[in-house]
Amino acid sequence: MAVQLYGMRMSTCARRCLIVLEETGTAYDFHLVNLMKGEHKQPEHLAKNPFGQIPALVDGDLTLFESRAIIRHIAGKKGDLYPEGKTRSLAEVWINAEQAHWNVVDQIVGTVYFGPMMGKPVDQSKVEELRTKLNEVLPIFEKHLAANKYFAGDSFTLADVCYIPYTQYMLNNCEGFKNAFDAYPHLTAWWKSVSGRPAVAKVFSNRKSWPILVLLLPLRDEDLDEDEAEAEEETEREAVEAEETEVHDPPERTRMARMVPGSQSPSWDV
Ligand SMILES: N[C@@H](CCC(=O)N[C@@H](CS)C(=O)NCC(=O)O)C(=O)O
Repeated sequence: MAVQLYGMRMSTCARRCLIVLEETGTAYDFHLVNLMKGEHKQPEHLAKNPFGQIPALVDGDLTLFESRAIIRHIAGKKGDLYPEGKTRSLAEVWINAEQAHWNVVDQIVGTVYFGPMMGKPVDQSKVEELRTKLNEVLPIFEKHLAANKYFAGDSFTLADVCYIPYTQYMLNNCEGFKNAFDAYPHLTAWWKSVSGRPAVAKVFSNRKSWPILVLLLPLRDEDLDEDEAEAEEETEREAVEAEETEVHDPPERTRMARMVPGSQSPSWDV
């Protein structure tokens, strides 16, 4: 029976789960929980995640939330992303290191990309503080990847998955950070390898699952879930409008933040 994933395809935490579902070939249905409409704070979703966040996963009579718990559950049942023994122990080390030390990347993405999208102006002093922090941790990750092809050794595991969504947004969407890996050849090689995986590329493209066909056919806009495509277009449009009206009509800029009840300072993961 297919598992049920609740979230938004553009959400970093949902993307962790989507990557693992695609990598393991697990059958799943995707259900949009539209943050822009505050659907994550409605009773129907709170019954799945009492903290009112996405994603959530329903597998038979089991309901899970927290993206890293969800991916351990999926990969524990199928595939080889979470092998038992030493590799799993090492994967755990680097999953924890991601939460403890890569969260500077999460903060950069929140501050430079998602914040403005939600109507929050960029705080330049915070950006510089984050840049300093990033420069402190990147050499540590670089050194590790100089000795290991992937975070847990020779094979791609859940540890790599955990780093991917925020890294993708930082390198693609954050002005001033798009070249963050340039001075680090091993981080660059790791990124080239993981971002080139078909499952990862498919999740980045926000498309729904089309087993095998997706590798053969060009991706089309129709492949997006209709309601999700609409929600994301709306988000993009609002973000562009907010940018355009920044100077002329400042109150307009805060409209998106108001669209998410209880989320004047929306959290985009920890
Ligand atoms: N630690 C949680 C974080 C979940 C999270 O922050 N989700 C974000 C989207 S990526 C969210 O639901 N934000 C809305 C809110 O916090 O109100 C996980 O890994 O699943």
